[in-house]
Amino acid sequence: MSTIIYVGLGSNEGDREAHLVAALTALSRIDAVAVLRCSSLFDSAPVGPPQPRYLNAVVALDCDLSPQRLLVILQQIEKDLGRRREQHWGPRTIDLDILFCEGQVVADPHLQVPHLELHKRRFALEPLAELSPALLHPVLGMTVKELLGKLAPQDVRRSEATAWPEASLPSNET
Ligand code: A4P
Ligand code: MG
Repeated sequence: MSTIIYVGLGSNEGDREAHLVAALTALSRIDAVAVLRCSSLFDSAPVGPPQPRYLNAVVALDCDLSPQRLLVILQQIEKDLGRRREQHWGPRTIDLDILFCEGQVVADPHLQVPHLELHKRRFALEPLAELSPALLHPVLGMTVKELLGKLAPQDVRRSEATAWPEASLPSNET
């Protein structure tokens, strides 16, 4: 049975958009995964230690894999795209996080879904809300749109795409 899984993408090193596009291409090549939709790109101030600004996006996947298996594949894609793990929350060519698995809570030592920081992060909620504003956080009992409404302002701006396949999304979806 397939699940809709939302993956957050972030890059703040080198050609950020090219890294996001390369990750998307790698995701679309996984046999058990179909890329359903892509959010817009968002340029965001870094959360964590001082470092360059990020480019963030979220994609919705129709996934025939368990979240644990998907995480292994995401980590391989990060490695293939030159990700070095030197500093927690530090600069990276690509970061792929599992934000949400529709209807599921995962509390493994190496994987927590929904992502534990998701509800604090405008750079993740803003693109996620473009795709699925009514998605219900199974632990906090609030929709993505409601979580976004509770967040303090953070510097997150929509960014023009050149190579990223921006979806034409209804702007007032509820
Ligand atoms: N892990 C647990 N749950 C998950 C999940 N849902 N998805 C574990 C992915 N991984 C998950 O991650 C460390 C470990 O988290 C993994 O081994 C996995 O087992 P990592 O990617 O190796 O290291 P990291 O990314 O430095 O740490 P972490 O905690 O994942 O950081 P985040 O949450 O990814 O945050 N500011 C802006 N503006 N935009 C960003 O994209 N990203 C970060 C990184 C910080 N500041 C940012 C952004
Ligand atoms: Mg990460």
